[in-house]
Amino acid sequence: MPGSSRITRRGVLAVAAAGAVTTSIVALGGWRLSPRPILSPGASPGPGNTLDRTPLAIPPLDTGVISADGVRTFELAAQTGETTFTAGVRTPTWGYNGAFGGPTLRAANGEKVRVVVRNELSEVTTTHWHGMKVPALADGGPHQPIHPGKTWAAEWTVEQPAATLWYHPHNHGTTEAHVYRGLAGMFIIDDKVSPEDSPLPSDYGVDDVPVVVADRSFAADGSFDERRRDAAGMLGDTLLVNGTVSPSFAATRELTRLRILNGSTARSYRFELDAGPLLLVGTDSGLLPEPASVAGVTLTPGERAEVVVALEPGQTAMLRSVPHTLGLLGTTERASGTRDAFDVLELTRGEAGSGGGSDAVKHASLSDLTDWVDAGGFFAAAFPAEAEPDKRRTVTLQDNKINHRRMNMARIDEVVTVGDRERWFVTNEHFLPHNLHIHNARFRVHSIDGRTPAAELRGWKDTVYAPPSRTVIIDVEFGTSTDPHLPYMFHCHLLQHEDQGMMAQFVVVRPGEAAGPLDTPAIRDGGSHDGH
Ligand SMILES: [Cu+2]
Repeated sequence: MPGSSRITRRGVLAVAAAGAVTTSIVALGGWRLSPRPILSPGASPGPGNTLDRTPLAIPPLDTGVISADGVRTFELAAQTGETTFTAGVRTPTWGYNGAFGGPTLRAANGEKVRVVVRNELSEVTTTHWHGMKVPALADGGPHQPIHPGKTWAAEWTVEQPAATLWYHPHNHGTTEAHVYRGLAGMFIIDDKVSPEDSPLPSDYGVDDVPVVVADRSFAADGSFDERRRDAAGMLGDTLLVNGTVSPSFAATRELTRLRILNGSTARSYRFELDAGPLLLVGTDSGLLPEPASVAGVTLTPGERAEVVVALEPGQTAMLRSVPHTLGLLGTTERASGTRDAFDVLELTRGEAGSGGGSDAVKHASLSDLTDWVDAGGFFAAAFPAEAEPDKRRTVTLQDNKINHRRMNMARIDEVVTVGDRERWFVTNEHFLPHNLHIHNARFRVHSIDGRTPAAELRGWKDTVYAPPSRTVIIDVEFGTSTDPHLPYMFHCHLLQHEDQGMMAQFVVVRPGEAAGPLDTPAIRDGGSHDGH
């Protein structure tokens, strides 16, 4: 069967008419690739043919401007627009500085940055810097609402090594909808040292490529369908990569670095390359001490992976998502999309001399990378030796609850003392899939049910999957800011669960400092979502 970016299940009745997309889904169980990629007009999916593919859209790179006070300053506008994902179908969408998605922001460790966000939508939103260590005031969570027509400025000093972070709305109760409509972008952190010091590809859009994957369903009128819900949230039947359906990327160098973000609200993916193993060089919160060759990488919503793919001149490879398991009951696995197999991104490299096989500038090859690591080069400092934690904390996950409580914006759930290294024991007591994301922090997975985690979970993380009936132990390192009156969030990043209350709050205080009370505009405005 030819590849397809269309994700669907058996029993699909689909009619493609000019200018309209009509689908109706009958859930009969069992998933497969659709033989007819409805959203790829002109495709010739017969034997021996391959899909027409579209060049991968690359979100514009935005390095901001250095303001008079020396701060790297970015401007974002959350706005509405219309996007043509496939010819003849116009979809109302939301985006930052555009109709869908957002620019890739880029700054370096040690820099002062400021982001001014203007809300041009008709409802309250927020902008959260996922994975960033920031003062609570700049976190962009539910306590920093941006009302329609207003602007909000977040300012902080980057205090973390190179990593692929991202930004998205975080307004309590509407996060899923805002992200689903298209509000999401990458935020790349570089090390202070020049990236040229390492052989990792770093030429944005050329050999350093953002891969924001998100699944969507379309209603008959071409709009995103926000009504199809299941236990894990909204599961789409069409894959968008940087907003592109059936994308292909034309590599011009031997090595291409893919920064993969699971930007879906519910779906999990297991990424594999048909050409062989993936060279994993980074996880959520930074680069690995050395690359790891892995068969594949599983990402639940919000997680990232950086991989390097090597292509010979004339070679084509396919990044796919393959069936996998989240350790769930069968029907629940389907609700997370784990039974699906589909193409994610085609990678092609032209023949030598065709413009795709050579480059005027010498760039690193796979052997350069290997030699460099063998010679003691590393991407990130080796991880600190495991020490006894300063504090142990238990986090249990239930049905839309954390530690048996639903989100309450006026309640402080946990108090963290700045500088403490904490060990969290995270147990999913529920039968549904959940993961845990902690703001203003990064962590390492110590063990899962007493076992050493897989290679893809051994790097720095900020979001980790929590399988039912298992305990994930993580060692957490928080940012250096303190504020006893303004909280950070920790929550499930399956956004439907988060919106329904699977979120809790912690403040970071100085040693001996009293926490609270919380007093924020969002609480005074009655934004409190009281738990039961
Ligand atoms: Cu969840």
